[in-house]
Amino acid sequence: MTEVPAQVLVVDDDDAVLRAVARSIERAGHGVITASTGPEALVRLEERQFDLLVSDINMPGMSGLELLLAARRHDLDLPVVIMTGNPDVPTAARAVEYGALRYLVKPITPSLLLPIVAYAVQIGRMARVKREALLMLGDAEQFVGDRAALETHFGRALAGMWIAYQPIVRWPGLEVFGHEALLRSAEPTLLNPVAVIRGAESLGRLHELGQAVRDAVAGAAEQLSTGRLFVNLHPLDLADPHLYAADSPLSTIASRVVLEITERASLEGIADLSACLERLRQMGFQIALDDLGAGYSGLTSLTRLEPEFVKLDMAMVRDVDRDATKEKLLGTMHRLARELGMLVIVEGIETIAERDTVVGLGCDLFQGYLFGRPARLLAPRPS
Ligand code: G
Ligand code: MN
Repeated sequence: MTEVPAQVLVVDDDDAVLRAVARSIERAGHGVITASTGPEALVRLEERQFDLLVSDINMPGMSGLELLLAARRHDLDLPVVIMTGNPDVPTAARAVEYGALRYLVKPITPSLLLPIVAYAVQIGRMARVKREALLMLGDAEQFVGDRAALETHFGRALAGMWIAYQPIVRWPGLEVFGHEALLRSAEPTLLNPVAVIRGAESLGRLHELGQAVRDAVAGAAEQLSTGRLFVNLHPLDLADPHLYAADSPLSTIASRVVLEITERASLEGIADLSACLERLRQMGFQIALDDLGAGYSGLTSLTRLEPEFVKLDMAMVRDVDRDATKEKLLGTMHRLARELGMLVIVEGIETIAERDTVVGLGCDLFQGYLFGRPARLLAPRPS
């Protein structure tokens, strides 16, 4: 899967395991450096940049988890795979919580190890490109709210909200691949949808808002008979039973629905994320990672969501035809995501020049003003 050989640091106090793991990674064409203890590994990490750390968990002196934490202080994007001889659920959970990508139980056979090595290296590279993008693009937007009046204003916004639909098209025929549902507000003090969401957050009324949006989208599904429906989901919506209820209106059309989760929001502290995602997928939903390149959430958003779709943020696209660095970043992110088996939607295309540049990079799913603005659905004809 990866074309450029990776540099992998393997750490185990058991010499036989250390050598066997190192050998199978080397046979896959990667460079390997070994260390027998945590402190030795830290010295190696100081010396150079690695694409992957594979470490045993039970080692005298410094455990694999301690090493993971220390390694993260050097390099936020370093993927870590943990190995163990005696699996137990709490340690596995802790390893994942600390940011380990995978938890492997010995014996570590090449067929177990090598796909994970390839995946981890790819994810790590993606994370580095994302960080470059963020450094280049920055991120702003702060909510300044009047807490006292918010309750009233939010109530009015919720009552008057409506949904705009924007087409997502496939190049070159411009067939409609789907539509993204976008919250719109008619409340003058909370006109921007971001302000409505922040208001809901600070009032603890996010679930109410999410339900209203999902019900409205389900109500419009018949009119939007072509393609998929992309619906934005706040990470905290994952804790709302309404999302999983079989009789919720959106559940009945789940196989048409892609739930977008933005990488601007943190997934830290979302309880049972994998179980939530599994349930949603069982119901027929697919997942998109939204705004990729706009927020920095480390490796977690990609690795924990394992999305079917990624949506490249419009900040990556703006003037991509006039900015060689952006073009390179976008091209790399597109390629890496495709190699990870994800479909890529490029957002916010406004000009023909931007479109032609991303077409040149191999992208083929587009959303943006050039192809269609978000618009209100016409009221259905009375029957
Ligand atoms: O974060 P998310 O990708 O869900 O938000 C999409 C937002 O981007 C919507 O508010 C939509 O109106 C806006 N949008 C969609 N296409 C374009 C575009 O081509 N240019 C700009 N500036 N905004 C766009
Ligand atoms: Mn979105």
